[in-house]
Amino acid sequence: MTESKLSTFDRQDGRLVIAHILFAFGALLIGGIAGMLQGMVKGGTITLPANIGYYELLTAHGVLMALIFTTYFIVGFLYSGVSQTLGGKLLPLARKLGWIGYILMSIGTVIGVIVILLGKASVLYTFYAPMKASPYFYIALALVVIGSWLSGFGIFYQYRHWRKNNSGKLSPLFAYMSVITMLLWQIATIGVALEVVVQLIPWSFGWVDTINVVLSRTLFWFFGHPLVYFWLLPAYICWYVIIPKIIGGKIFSDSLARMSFILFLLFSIPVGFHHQLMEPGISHFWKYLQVVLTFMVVIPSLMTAFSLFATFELYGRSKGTKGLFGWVKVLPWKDVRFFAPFMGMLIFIPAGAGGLINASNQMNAVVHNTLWVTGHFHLTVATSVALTFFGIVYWLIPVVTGRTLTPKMNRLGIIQTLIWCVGMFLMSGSMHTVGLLGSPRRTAYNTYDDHPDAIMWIPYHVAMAIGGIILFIGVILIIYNIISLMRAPKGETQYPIGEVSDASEPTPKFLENWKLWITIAVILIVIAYTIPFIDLIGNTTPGSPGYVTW
Ligand code: HAS
Ligand code: HEM
Ligand code: CU
Repeated sequence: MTESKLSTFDRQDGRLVIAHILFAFGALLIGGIAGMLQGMVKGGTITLPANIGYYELLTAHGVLMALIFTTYFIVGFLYSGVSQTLGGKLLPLARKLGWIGYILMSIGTVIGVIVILLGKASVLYTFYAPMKASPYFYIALALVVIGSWLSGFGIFYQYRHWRKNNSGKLSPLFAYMSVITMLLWQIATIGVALEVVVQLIPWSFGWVDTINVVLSRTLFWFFGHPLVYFWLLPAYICWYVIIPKIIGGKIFSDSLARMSFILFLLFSIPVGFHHQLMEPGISHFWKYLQVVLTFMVVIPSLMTAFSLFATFELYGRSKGTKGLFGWVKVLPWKDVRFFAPFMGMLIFIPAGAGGLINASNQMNAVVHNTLWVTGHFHLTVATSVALTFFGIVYWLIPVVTGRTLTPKMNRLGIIQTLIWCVGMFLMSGSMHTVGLLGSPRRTAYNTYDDHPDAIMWIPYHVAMAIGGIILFIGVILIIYNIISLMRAPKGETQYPIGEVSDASEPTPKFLENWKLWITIAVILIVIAYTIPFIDLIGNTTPGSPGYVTW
């Protein structure tokens, strides 16, 4: 394949990618409206009309942001890189699976949002039993998951085909990372699929009267924690593979990058108990073991931080900079394709530190179910990941639609990034602080009969509301930027795939030995979960009937 052919993105593949990206940002817009309103309700600045419940909004926000915006963006982004790096074009079957996946996910999303807005499913994005939603809400979620599976199969199919035709060759880094991201997703979703199909759907239809609550929560978090790495890994793909190219540098080490992804595959699933540390029904030993494994899954993030610093420093030295932070001066600060993901990285330092606090058993007792946790994930997923995704669209949309990024849009992109950072500093900063003062998450405005603690929380809640309004301006601006990108001048934009530094050692073959890695992942899951599941299933405590609490 010639160079000029490579730089033109396949038009049919482009349509599949853009369909996913636009759907994702549609979800961000609606989710953003709900987010802003929630912030304003909590700040005591507005009251909702009687027919809209706070939990209805919060469910719409959590589902549209955390499940829909992310999944659509990720599938679109991964398909784009897989098409680009594995042959320059999707195989017909891979593309077909991508489209069928898209249609199933979209039917699921539309049904889900309608059921939520009808007030029949205010069970939040974690849909904990014994709160009971309409069965159609769970069916809608199942459609989204099945759709995403098909998209994953499309990626596996393209990868297998490439390897058959390129035996002995190392697969492209982007494709390798996409396969791990989707493998992680396939294994993780088994937990939530079991919960929805075996427990929630029969119970919400009334075919069975009661539900085993701890078991359902445990199945949820078997999925819920790796879910957060399903969001993170595509951002890491951008940091490892795309950013070096955008700054004009090199990938520090191909093997280190692959190893860190393997560690995510191994350690991100057997750790769900760190969300259940304060729950009865699970013995201390298993919580302890999963906390140890949680600290293991921090290692690949530390490796990533190390590798990014190395990429930046190598680039700086190649430009003649000296000293520990000399490289900071030569980075392309005025290029939004770099600036937005970089702010994501920078914010990931305090965001990750907050995660370590959450995972520490004693400190979890202080922060669990407070707004601190909400602050934690608005830094991780809603800033580090979201800003990276925003940064990607400034080159991805031009690449797949055959257009170019103009200086004006670049400038608007920088402004959008700054607005997001300021809004999030205010919102997440006050969530963290007021969380430490005890203010609970998942609550509407309440002064608890003018209790002094609740009165003390109010100024922070007001700051949160102001941050939320600024963030919503950021949502409007990113939507405006996307519309402008769709109408940008025609031209050719190169897909930015980084090259590995010459100084790096060749990548060992065992990193692509899937049988080995999947086996180890399964063994770790079996060790961490088998006995707890046997205990939970054999538990003789009576199950719970369903409650509609809203
Ligand atoms: Fe978390 C709760 C622990 C990471 C998301 N987390 C949540 C929830 C969400 C979430 C959504 O143990 C709430 C769920 C709910 O609704 O109840 N989290 C962790 C730990 C990590 C972590 C140990 N979380 C994430 C990521 C998320 C995410 C990533 C989304 C994308 N989290 C918890 C725990 C809870 C929790 C408990 C339950 C709390 C409770 O009680 O309910 C770790 O993976 C973090 C590791 C990260 C680092 C940072 C590495 C830094 C890097 C940047 C380098 C920067 C550069 C630039 C190079 C150690 C890679 C530098 C430039 C310069 C100029 C300096
Ligand atoms: C929860 C505001 C963007 C994911 C919340 C809450 C507020 C809020 C105030 C807390 C409600 C409570 O605990 O009572 C906003 C605003 C945003 C924004 C103003 C920007 C306009 C995002 C993004 C994501 C996200 C981009 C993810 C990609 C979540 C999740 C929850 C949440 C998962 C938890 C829902 C729950 O507890 O069930 N948001 N948010 N948010 N937000 Fe956001
Ligand atoms: Cu977790």
